[in-house]
Amino acid sequence: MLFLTKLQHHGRTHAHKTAIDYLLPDRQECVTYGQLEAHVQQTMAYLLSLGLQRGDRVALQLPKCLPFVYLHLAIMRLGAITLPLNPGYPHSELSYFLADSGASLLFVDAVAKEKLESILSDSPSLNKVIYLQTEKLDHFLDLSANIDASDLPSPPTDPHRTALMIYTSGTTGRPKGAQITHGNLTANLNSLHQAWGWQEDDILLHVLPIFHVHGLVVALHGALNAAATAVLLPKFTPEQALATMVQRQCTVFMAVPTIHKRLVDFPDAGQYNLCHMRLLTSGSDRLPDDLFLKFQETFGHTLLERYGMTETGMNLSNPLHGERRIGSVGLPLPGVEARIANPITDEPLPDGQVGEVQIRGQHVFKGYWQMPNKTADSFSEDGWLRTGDLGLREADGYFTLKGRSKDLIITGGLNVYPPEVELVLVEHPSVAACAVIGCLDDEWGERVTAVIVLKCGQTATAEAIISYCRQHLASYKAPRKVIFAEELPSNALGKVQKAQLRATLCSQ
Ligand code: MCA
Repeated sequence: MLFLTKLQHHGRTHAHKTAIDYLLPDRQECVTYGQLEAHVQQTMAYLLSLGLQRGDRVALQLPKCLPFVYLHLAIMRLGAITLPLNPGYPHSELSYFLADSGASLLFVDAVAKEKLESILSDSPSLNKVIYLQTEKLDHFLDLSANIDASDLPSPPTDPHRTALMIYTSGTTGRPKGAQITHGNLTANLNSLHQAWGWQEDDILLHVLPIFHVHGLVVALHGALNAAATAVLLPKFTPEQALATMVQRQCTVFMAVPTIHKRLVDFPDAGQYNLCHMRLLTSGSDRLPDDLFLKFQETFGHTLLERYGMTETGMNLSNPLHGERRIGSVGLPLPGVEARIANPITDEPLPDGQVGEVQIRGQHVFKGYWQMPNKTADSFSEDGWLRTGDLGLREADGYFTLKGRSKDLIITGGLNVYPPEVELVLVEHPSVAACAVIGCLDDEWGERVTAVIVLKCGQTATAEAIISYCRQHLASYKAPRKVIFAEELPSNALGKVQKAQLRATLCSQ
């Protein structure tokens, strides 16, 4: 049974069970599975009244809020495609996503209204921009209140239909829309349900953003799929997260290493008794060994590290029962095939040898939106997804990641592709050449660092360069540090030697 059909079913079988408990600083909004189903139906009727058709893309550039959840589920239920977008994307990035996806509707926070004046004229396929006062839930539900919801279509039954599109960047070219189907979502949810032992009486503390696979699919869909309860915090703070885990007697928590680091560093963290927690996972970035150990020492829980990507959802995971091996991302999840292969020839490599992690299974995405060549390049001839991550498999089947074959920085669990930042930097009038590297950082994993060569006779301060980048890029992509250099080291082919830059400059 596909995920959305199962969720619709929960609306009847678990009508009075809390699905989502949304905790705002001044109030709490509690939604049962029965109410969730009713709100999703109302939202479907509202979307139909706006002319939404199957296959249409609907962009949601909204903060973490209940209207986002209702819209997302309603869009997918109508056979249309949710395009979740980071609310921090500036106008230029947003315009690209709208134009490339050909989205027909954009839902955006009313506070962004002035910034988006020209977005309709910039985006030819966009029919309508809907500004939501996301804090006023009643206002959103009123939009759809007077519509007859009795004759709405059933959830899609075709597993190959795209449900969700999430943009990922790459080493070359502009970001690509990864198309995730209903079948992909369901396969991965079933796999995680089994591997992580999701139960109806689980209470998930949800602190992640919901515009990525981690927060939206793995965490939120995971809880809803199990008819469990998700306690949603609009924003992560260590104090509120720890207090809520205890108050609500949560059982499951999912986060990125930066969040786990902030938890262990929180004063008196060890005073919180988390004995009711049964599963705390870490992903989206490498979990440092010392953090794994400090977490165990502070909270008496062993983090379960897992490995996934936007194009697949989750692939590998340490076991729920059994050894959670430090430094390892564990074993293939049920229904997932994983191998280590030569990144050039795609030949499988023996255990212990480092190569590219390649993945196969029903959870693997159907391709990049309107980019058949990039899609073809991502797969081996026999259908394995080339992840671009390097790793090895030990003789007992555990996988360990060993770096990336692609030029990528991960900061606070978010991916930053240096070429994207470099393309912005070279447009700066004072910049002659630049290289963007990730320097290791205790809190963020890596810190985006720009090495800049100025044009002859030009001057610019680091602050000016950073603020220029923030005008054109989401702020997490903007360099945190700028280093000025006379020249950039390059090899005989003229390629900048980033490893050398990292070795010489990152400790400064
Ligand atoms: C916020 N800032 C960041 C980041 N987040 N800078 C670098 N990297 C970041 N990740 C900056 C803001 O621009 C701002 O800068 C300042 O930090 C404070 O912003 P604020 O929003 O208050 O930050 P925060 O709330 O402290 O956020 C830190 C965070 C957040 C909680 C770690 O980044 C987060 O939730 N990360 C998780 C991301 C995630 O879910 N990734 C999954 C994608 P200024 O003040 O200077 O303007 S990967 C995925 O889905 C795959 C499938 C997988 O395997 O999981």
